[in-house]
This record gives sequence, structure tokens and C-alpha cells, in this order.
Amino acid sequence: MAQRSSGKRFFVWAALAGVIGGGVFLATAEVFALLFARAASPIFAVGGFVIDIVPQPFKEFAIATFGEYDKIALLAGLGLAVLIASAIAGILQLVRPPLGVIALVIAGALSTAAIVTRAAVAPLAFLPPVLGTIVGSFILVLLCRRLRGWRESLVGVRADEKSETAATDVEMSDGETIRPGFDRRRFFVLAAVAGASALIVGITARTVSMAVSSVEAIRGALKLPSPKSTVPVPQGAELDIPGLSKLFTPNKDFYRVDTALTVPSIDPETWRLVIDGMVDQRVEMSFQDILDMGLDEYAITLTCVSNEVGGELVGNAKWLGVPLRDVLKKAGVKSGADMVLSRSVDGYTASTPLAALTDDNLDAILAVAMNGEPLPLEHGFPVRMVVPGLYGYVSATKWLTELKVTTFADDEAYWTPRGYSAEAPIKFASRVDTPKIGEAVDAGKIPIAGVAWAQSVGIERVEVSIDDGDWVAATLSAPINDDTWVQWFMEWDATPGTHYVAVRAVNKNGDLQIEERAPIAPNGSSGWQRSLVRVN
Ligand SMILES: Nc1nc2c(c(=O)[nH]1)N[C@H]1C(S)=C(S)[C@@H](COP(=O)(O)O)O[C@H]1N2
Ligand SMILES: [Mo]
Repeated sequence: MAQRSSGKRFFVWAALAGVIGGGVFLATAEVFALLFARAASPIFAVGGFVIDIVPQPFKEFAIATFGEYDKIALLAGLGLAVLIASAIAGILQLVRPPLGVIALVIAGALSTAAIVTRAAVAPLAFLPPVLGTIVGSFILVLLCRRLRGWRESLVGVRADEKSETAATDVEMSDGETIRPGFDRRRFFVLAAVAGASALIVGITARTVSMAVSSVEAIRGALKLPSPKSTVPVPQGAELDIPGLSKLFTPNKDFYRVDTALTVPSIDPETWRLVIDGMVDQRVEMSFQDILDMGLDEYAITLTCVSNEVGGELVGNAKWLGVPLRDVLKKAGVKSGADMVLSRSVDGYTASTPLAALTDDNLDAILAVAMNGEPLPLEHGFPVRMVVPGLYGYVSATKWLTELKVTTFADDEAYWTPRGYSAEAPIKFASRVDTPKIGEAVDAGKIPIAGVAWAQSVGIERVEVSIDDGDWVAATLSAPINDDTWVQWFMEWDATPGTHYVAVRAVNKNGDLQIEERAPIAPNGSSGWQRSLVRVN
């Protein structure tokens, strides 16, 4: 009798182990969905799949019964199904291993299928359910192993006619030593830790991703006022050469550099910009206040200090925004200040020389749009800074929330104690886009082409040297302004063999691009790009 009831008790614990395994599966999937592919949440993908396959009369029945709560009813139903299925998987894993794991793997495969067959999924969308399955199965196996150890120790103890809590070791038939109470304790510790982590991590990840998707929807519905002015793009600004960077970098291809593990999601309704520090009056601005200042269009090329010679951490965009000097005027800057410490909602800070933000001839802006749409979330929605001629880390704060007028002596930005200069004007540079390094080309007349940038000064000339020969001026595209990159090209009669192609630029001040190589820290790389090109 006692034997039977304790057997039943193990079924309950096995069911719990199954539920925890299922919870760990879902929580793991939610975390990786948040990181790699937000649409890859198993519960929601399966929910969407159910909605798609359920026959119309059933849908109508659901709407008639649950009204606007039909989706909540569906999710609750799914949740209950998951709970029951995982409990059964737990029991199966205890009595017929590895049936429970097989059940979990089948559930993982089904949800992966539900995810990857949905329209417009990210390439890594399969990862969350797959990793969830692996971690969930691992926990389930471990829990059931400990449960079995606990049960066997009881059987062993009973055979020896000792009490359930006996502390003496028991020799099992397979030679393993079982300490009664040991596996029971280990089962409960793991169950508690895994269960609590799954709950906390899963709910947090889900909450964050719901916040992100609701802000995504707000952004999608946002209608920005038309700009007061647009940037004229001259004829011949964009060369038509295969392999050459587009004049304006599409948002989806625009490099992204930041310290944010998850992209901040900010509702523009509740967003506020505070201008404080060494000012006559502290000013608070809403998103609408910014729009009400009237937007202008600006074309500015953004560069990262981490861009290596020939690197890709540079992009050109059309921004809609307002001049930072006008924003600062609202607060009134006190004398003695020489820096603005801009702060992001996630705590990131940048130190920008005050002079760069108040200069009448420099288009330092607060931007709300990028290439014709509200800023993408990864690029700082709803408001970021863009300052021509300064590296991004000292000027281009995304998810902006505060401008503190201060001094370099009193305040320090995020990267300053981490080995980067407090002030960092960009080092102007030039890059070869085609022929691509490492890709052989056919002999004959081919274009060598690329881009060059010297934001706020402008590019005067780009020169190319083949095999250490004379520097020959390349043809430049018609520049939009001095804040954007220009494209350049040169026709080359390529002969078979390997050749060195070197490029350098001269800016409108007549300075030659720095030849000497420098690493990215502490204030940006330098050096002429020389690439080896193979010609067949
Ligand atoms: N909030 C925040 N803003 C930030 C950063 C950051 O880490 N956090 N990185 C900066 C750096 S180093 C660069 S180069 C630019 C890159 O902007 P992008 O990701 O839109 O290309 O953003 C800047 N703004
Ligand atoms: Mo950067």
C-alpha cells in the first residue's frame, strides 16, 4: 500500500518535471526570439498557425463566445494544452525514457515548422525553438534522472527495512551508490531553480518583446510632417557602377553600432528630452515639440571610430531633424560650458564639444527620420543626434533623452574611461568598393570605384595608384554637400597577374589623407587602403 502511494507521488513530481522542462523550453525560446527574431516565439507562432488553419465556422463560434477576448481565450487554451502535454511528457520520461524527450522534440519541431513557414521570417528564426528544445530537454532529462535516483533509493532502503530518511548509503544493483535523500534534495533544488528562472526570464523576455512590437506598430503608424526644405541631389551624384556603394545607404544595410543588448523601445508619446546642466533654464521637450519646430532635411554621412581602413562602419543617409543650436537656445547656454553630455534612455553617454553644436555653419541635428521613414528602432527611435565630422561615439547618441550642458573637466562619457578620446573629429578617408579584395577579376577595361568622406570639410580629390605607380586623380561624383561622402571611379586596363591598388584622398582644406597606419583606439584608424587584386 505504501509502495503504491509513493509510486503515485512520483507521477506528480514527474508531471512537475515535465511542466518545468516545458517552461524552460518556452523561456529559452523567448529569450533567443528577442535577440535574433522577434516573431520566433513558439507559443505565438503556434497560436498564429492555429488561427490560420481553424475552419471559419469555428472562428465565428470563438468570436461569438469570447468576443474581443477570442485571442486571449486561444492563448489560454494553448497554455493549458502545453501544461497538460508537458506534464504527460514528464511522466513518460520517468516511466519510459526517452519518450518524454521525444515528445518535447516533436513539440519543438512542430513549433519550428510553425515559425519558419510564416511569412517574412528572419533567417535565424529557427534558432529560438531549436535552442529551447535543447535546453528544455536537458532540464527534463536531469530532473527525471534525479527523480529516478530518489525513487530507487527508497526501494533500496525499503529492501533494507530502513526508514525513508535513512542517511546510510545503499548499494544499488548496478553498483552505483545511492544516498537516500540526496537525489530528492537535488531534484527539488533543480526544480526550484529551473522553474523560477523559466518564469522570471520567460515573462521578462515576453514583456520586453511585446513593448518592442507595440512601439514598432506606433512607429509604423507615425506620420511625420513634411520638411520645410529638402536636400537637392545634383545630377551625377550617383554613379552607376556594379559593386559601388549606393549614394544613400538603405536603412536595412546601414551599419549598427551600440552597447544596447536589446533595442530600447520608446513610445514617442511619453518620450521627453531634458536640457539641463549649465543652462539659464531647464527645458523639457516632447516629441511633438520637436516636430513643431519644423523639420528640415539633411544629408550627412555617419562614421564609427571602430571603422578600420577599408571598413564598412560608415553610411550615408537623409535625415529629417532640427538644428541642435536651436534646441540649446531654448535653454540658454551659460558661459564656461564647453561640452554637451548627451544621454540615451539606456544610460549610454557621449561627450560633444559645445562649439560643434552651436556653430552656425555646422548642421548638428536632432534627427527623427532616416531615409524617408521614422528612425528605425535600432537607429535610435524616436530621436537621435547626428553631427557631421565627429565620430558616432562622441556625437550620434541614439534613443536620446537628455542633453546636459557641462564641461570636459566635470563630466565623462561612456567610452572615455574605456580607452577612447573624449573628443574625436573624424579622420577623413577613402575606400575601394570594387574590385572586391580577394575576388579575382577578368583582364580588360574595368572600373576601380569607391567612396571617400571628409564630413564638414568636403572631398577635393581622390587619387589612385596602381602597383606603386603615379597617383592618378579619379573622377568624383557630383557631391551633395560637404557632409556626405562622394563616389569616385577610375577606368583601369587590368592585365593578368596580381596588382596593388592604393587610394588616398585630399580634402577641401588641401590636406592629404594620413598615410601612417593607426589602430581604431583611441581616436580612429588612419592609413591609405592598399588592396591586392588578382586579374585572370
Ligand atoms: N544610445 C547609444 N547611442 C549610440 C551608441 C550607443 O552605444 N548607444 N553608439 C554610438 C556609435 S559608437 C556609433 S558609431 C553610432 C552608430 O549609429 P548607427 O547604429 O545608427 O549606425 O551611434 C552612436 N550612438
Ligand atoms: Mo562608433
